[in-house]
Amino acid sequence: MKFLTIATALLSGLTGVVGLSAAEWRKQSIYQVVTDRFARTDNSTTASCVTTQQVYCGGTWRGLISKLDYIKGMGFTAVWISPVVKQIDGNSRDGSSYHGYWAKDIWALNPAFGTADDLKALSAALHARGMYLMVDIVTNHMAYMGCAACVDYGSLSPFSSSSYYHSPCWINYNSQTSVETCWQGSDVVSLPDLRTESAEVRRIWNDWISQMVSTYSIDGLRVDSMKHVETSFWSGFNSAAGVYLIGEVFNGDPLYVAPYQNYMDGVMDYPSYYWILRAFQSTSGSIAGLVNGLNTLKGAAKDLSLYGSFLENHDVERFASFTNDMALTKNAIAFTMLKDGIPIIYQGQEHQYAGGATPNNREAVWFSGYSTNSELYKWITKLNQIRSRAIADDPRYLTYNAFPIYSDSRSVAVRKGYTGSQVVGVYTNAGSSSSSVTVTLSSSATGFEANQRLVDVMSCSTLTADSSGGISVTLNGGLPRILYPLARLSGSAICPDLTGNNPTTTATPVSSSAAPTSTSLPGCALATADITFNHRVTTVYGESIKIVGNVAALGNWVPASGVALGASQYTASNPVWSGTVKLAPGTVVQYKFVKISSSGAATWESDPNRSYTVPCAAATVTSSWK
Ligand SMILES: *[C@@H]1O[C@H](CO)[C@@H](O)[C@H](O)[C@H]1NC(C)=O
Ligand SMILES: *[C@@H]1O[C@H](CO)[C@@H](O)[C@H](O)[C@H]1NC(C)=O
Ligand SMILES: [Ca+2]
Repeated sequence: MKFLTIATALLSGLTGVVGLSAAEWRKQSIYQVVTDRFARTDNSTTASCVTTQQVYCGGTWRGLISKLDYIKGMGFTAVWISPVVKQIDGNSRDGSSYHGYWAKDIWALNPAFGTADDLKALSAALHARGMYLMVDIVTNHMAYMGCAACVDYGSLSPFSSSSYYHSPCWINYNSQTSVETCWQGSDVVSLPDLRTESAEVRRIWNDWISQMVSTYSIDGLRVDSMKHVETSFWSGFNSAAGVYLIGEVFNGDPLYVAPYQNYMDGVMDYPSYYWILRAFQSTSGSIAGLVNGLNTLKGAAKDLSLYGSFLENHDVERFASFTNDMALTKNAIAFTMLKDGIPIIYQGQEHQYAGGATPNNREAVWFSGYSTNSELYKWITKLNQIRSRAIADDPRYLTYNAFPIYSDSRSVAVRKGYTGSQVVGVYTNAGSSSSSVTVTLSSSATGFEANQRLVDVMSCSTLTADSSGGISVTLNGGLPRILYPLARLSGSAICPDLTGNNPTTTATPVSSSAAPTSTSLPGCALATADITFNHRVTTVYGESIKIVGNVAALGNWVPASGVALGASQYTASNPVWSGTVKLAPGTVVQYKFVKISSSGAATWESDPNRSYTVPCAAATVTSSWK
């Protein structure tokens, strides 16, 4: 296997493929996009989309490109998109192919999503931001609108005759042979099951994937219906792809799921998904089930760091369809993102979308207006920040197997990371209307030292371990606490008020002249003016630029709350970061640009502060790094 990987890497080098290996995927954080429902080319935030109709709503790759800064702003480093290949046409009782899982021609792209150039532009736009592209693929079946016995095989390409397919039969889920050789779907839309065991079918798929990866510079693949394909299919396919593959093995049993990692780099963590859901979906959820489950999975899994850790996706009910309690939701999201595996957040989680079972869980994200002020947008951003920080402090964070260090009927504490840069999360399903919950953790459990100063990075409050290293953690309003050593946060953008990175907390008090002054402009009818900042500054992959200043719209000098600029106009010869901020006319704003490293560390421009008086009209301000 190792040898094959090296051989593929060499081959890839020759053919110009720049995919991302499994080892490099470990540290990524993935945002899942259902292409048809994320963003439209016309940037509309009102275009109609009724999920129950199950029809195309107009999302495109171009639309996604224009919203990459919204995704990057949450700290994601990779985007997983719907399958890209050409789909069957038409509408049925089970809807249309807007989701992308009903292939008709694997060598053509889905024109509803865009052209080949658009897809290439998407991967280029991601790479320009230091981000990666994961594409969803289906090798198990094709699709036909009509009954299994009536499939017109000639309409499918390149698998255009019945000889490429297993004879129709419906799956008996008690038999693995049936799971692999019978058909998914129904007589409304049947899913002809390919004879993936045949050398010819395998040759076609292997050819296809190596060309897709190189043509579109794909960095990773999410593999649909993995358990429906015989395991011997995957090693050749994985080698041909030459990038990280993560398989969907839709099953909650760790002993069923774990062995699939012998055949693919990673698998979706469905077992933990069920345990996390059952633990936090209500105030009477099962913490014991979660703790037992995690311990079982840890024993069974080959490499948990390559699992995909999720709370929602396009196939399961959204968390908010079980409860709208914000505290329970915050626990569940934090737990998912800080446990072992690559975090995956499904589009719309950041707005607490509440759709139930498919198709209701595929709401159009444009209705959110892509607001970056929602409570969960900010919560997820913070979680990505602390995870990146822990990885930057000690990359072994990724392969350290998290484990529960404490639990009772409503709380659980989990440690991940070696002593010195360990993250200790304390979670509860007590809910937002609960009175406080206190958990006492010993030094031997947490690894914290006597009198060590810790920060709950979610609330930016400090705690100090006692003289034997123990800590007593109080959870208020049902919110989790995520503890990290204070000393390790200096130089980061996390909780700058505590770590001395915020100019407002330096020894010199803020002079009154530095406070915003407003001189309400006579005759100006505008509440705010759109001020565009075009800032010239060279960055490397992973770095980003923010504007931070003395008004709330510029984050009140807190880098984490500043405005992220976008790099869509950035080129090597003209490295411009750009962003538009709504500011009150007449206000004298003081500001600086801040460079944020991939680990979240903030570098400020040098003094003095910049100053600008907001006019009564939209305006553009250009500047260069100083
Ligand atoms: C959509 O937004 C992008 C950037 O945000 C812009 O480049 C593009 O011109 C807009 N498209 C339309 C049709 O307004
Ligand atoms: C810039 O503004 C911050 C916040 O008001 C202040 O602490 C700092 O002293 C200012 N720097 C200069 C050089 O005026
Ligand atoms: Ca099959």
